[in-house]
Amino acid sequence: MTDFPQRVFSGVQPTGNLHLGNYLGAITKFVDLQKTHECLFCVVDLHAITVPQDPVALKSSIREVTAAFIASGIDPVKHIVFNQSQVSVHAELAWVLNCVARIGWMNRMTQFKEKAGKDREAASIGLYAYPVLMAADILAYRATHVPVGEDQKQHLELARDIAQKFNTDFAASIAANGLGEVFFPQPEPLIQGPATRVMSLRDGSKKMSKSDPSDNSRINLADDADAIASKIRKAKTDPEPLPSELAGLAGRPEADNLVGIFAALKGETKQQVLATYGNANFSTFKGALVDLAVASLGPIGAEMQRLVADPAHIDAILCDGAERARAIAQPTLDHVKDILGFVRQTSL
Ligand code: AQP
Repeated sequence: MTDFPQRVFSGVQPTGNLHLGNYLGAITKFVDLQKTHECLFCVVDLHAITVPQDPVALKSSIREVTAAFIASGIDPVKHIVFNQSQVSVHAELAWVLNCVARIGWMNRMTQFKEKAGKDREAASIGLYAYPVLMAADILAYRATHVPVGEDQKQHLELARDIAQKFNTDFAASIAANGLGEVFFPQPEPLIQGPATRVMSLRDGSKKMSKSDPSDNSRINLADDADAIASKIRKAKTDPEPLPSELAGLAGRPEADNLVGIFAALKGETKQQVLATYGNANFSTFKGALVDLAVASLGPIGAEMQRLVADPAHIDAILCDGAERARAIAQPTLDHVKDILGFVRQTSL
């Protein structure tokens, strides 16, 4: 069996209003993983255009997500930070994988159904094919680990199915080209911790999301202390005090969500939070959460603002990252072309 070097890949869409869910579900994990793994963190702008985007807003959002990565503690020198559209391998490999993925598999993707809404016929083909592009993002680097929030679990499973089908369909050609027994690894999703699915502050049954029309439903990384405090104080709760045991959070989605957010920001388990705040009323708990959220997120928001004020610096980081990403992805695509039987220009 082929042994793949451990490599982390993950992406965030530059679709505006980067929020606490993106931060706790993904970015904080990126920061931890860079201590132990070789990592690539991508601003997935090709994914962003699967729904309508304003070009001016898109450009500033690409820089804002890059700034958020760096302000949160990602090192773009030791690791690779880049935007997807600068590395054309993603789009080229996605086409190949479109021809591997099956329509039956795609029809099961729940995120497409949610995002396309009732008028599916009017959705872009890009939105439908989004999970295949995501598979290409990961497999272009033959990444072994993918830190994501819970909502991306199904897409990761699809990426694994695509990798496996490619390996099986082309097993003979992979071997004939001297590329081992399997060409693509099975990427492992990394979905752990108390905040893998942060919910809306206004409705504990809905995911915190950039596209929620209510700004009070989410804490944006760019929010200042007053906005953070006001949103937490207005967050929906129930009339009961907090339970002292985890079981007491069952059927109380808003309480569960706030406890999960507190736990993730503090680096504790939900049980530890309840050991401190069990039987406290929400006004006491929300006060503590405001202090914690402002102390954790305030410096990140301020650093993001400082970084986005210098777009040339951010663009230089992205350009350097793209060059280093290309150096890994291009040989993968070249091998894929050989495996498929394409004739390609080889160096003389
Ligand atoms: N609410 C969430 N809780 C935990 N993790 C989350 N993520 C997103 N929302 C939550 C994780 O953040 C990473 C980047 O997400 P994305 O921006 O690429 O796409 P998304 O999941 O579509 O984010 P949104 O906010 O829900 O955007 P819209 O509203 O445009 O659909 C991913 O790892 C994701 O799991």
